[in-house]
Amino acid sequence: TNLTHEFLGRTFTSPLMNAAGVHCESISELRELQQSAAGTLITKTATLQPRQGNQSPRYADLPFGSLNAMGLPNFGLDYYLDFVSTQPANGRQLFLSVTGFSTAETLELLHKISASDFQGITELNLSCPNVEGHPQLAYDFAATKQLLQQVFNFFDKPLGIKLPPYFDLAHFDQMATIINQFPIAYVNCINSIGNGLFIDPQTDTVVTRPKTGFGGIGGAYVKPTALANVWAFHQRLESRIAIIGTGGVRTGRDVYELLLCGASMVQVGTQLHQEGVDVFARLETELQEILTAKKIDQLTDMIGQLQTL
Ligand code: RRO
Repeated sequence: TNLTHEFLGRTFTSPLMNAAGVHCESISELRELQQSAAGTLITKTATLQPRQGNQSPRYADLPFGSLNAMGLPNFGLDYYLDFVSTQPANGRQLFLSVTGFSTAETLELLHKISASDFQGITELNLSCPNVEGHPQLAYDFAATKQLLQQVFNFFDKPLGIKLPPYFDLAHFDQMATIINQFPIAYVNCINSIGNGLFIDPQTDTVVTRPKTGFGGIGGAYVKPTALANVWAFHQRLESRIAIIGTGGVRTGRDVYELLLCGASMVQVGTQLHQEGVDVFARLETELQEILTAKKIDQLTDMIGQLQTL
């Protein structure tokens, strides 16, 4: 089976890519992604100014995933905007992730992207869990709607939003109602499950320094939540709005399941961190084996085709 696939009117050789934040902070990491079997890449969420992020240790591998309290370390918008804009076709196939600490900062970031030559896809991160004093915006429905109103007053390049996980069907209803009111290109479900805690059984201590040990949970722990969020939004969003599925991918089977729930691209975070960029070739082989066994010719034939009882 050929994994070549359309997303937002662009053709990708694979639906797989990195999750923002993993293996995408420096140019050398981004180059490694470009040379891998990934279909495309997304850059580390950028703020207007470069940031060092939180104190170390700020990442831990756990028995079933990861915990991070990175705190948005990044080289600033100009660094990533320069990288994507100097790729072929002004980065038309690439994703640029951004977030502001205020409405004004978010609008300034997006104005800069608007004015640039960048022809790719912008992802607005509304769900960073790790900066003290800055709540995950997309848990505040009114604030999210207000921000999107201001964004779409001027921004007309393709824009997706990165959402935190929701856990209540009423919240899916409320957020989908807001999203359907805007020319949003896609939603990306999910960011890490915010503010989990892990205790080291050897030392009886937390495993990361910032925020007394709280951090975003990724990896196998979050897969059922990721599947549920993709499936919930697939049922509620207008069909013009695509979905990227992110959370707990370790095998081709995990990719297949996110596609079944309605994702048309799939991102890999914790497993990419643990395995390196070779993960993409492995996942593609595993996915192809599943599709061949099931006699599925193209991805579009199975996306969102999860059966209910
Ligand atoms: O940098 C981080 O701490 C971070 C971000 Br911006 C995010 O969106 N999700 C996450 O798990 N960590």
